[in-house]
Amino acid sequence: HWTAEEKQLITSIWSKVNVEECGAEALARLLIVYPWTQRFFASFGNLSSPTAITGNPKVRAHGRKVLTSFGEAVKNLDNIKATYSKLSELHCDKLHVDPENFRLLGDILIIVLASHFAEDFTPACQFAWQKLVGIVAHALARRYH
Ligand code: ZNH
Repeated sequence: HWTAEEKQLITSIWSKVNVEECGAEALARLLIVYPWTQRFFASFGNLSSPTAITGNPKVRAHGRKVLTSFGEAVKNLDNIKATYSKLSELHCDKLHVDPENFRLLGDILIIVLASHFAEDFTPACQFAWQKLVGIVAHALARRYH
């Protein structure tokens, strides 16, 4: 559950997020920093180096898709489980994504937000976002539980 202040900290940062830019950066960082995550994206073509990954249009497009979908959590803070029930089935039953990866992407997203919004991303703001990415990871993994 959320305090009014936490909700405000989340939505004020989110209103400034460029989903295309931050989504692409977050997914690229995931693939570079945790290279074993590349195995889910074998159909995306050249992922052979950090430059290939950041310049890969499929990585950019998928990063945008994922962060756009993350926005559904921001819009439905009190109903995140239900919001991701279908996506949880997709990731667990069809894509077989290890739920640890949802946590890794959440931590990467925190780093991306901190680097883009330096002075606005206060400790209290990080606390609220950290809570949010944890809830999202849990909701996406629900099908495994
Ligand atoms: Zn995911 C897909 C979301 C994480 C992997 N995804 C997807 C989609 C979405 C998402 C929306 C699309 C669907 C359809 O089409 O229907 N994700 C998401 C989110 C998150 C995620 C929100 C968090 C936050 N994922 C993730 C991770 C991984 C993944 C971490 C790994 C590593 N996904 C994936 C894949 C896919 C997806 C593989 C499929 C792709 C293609 O296209 O093929």
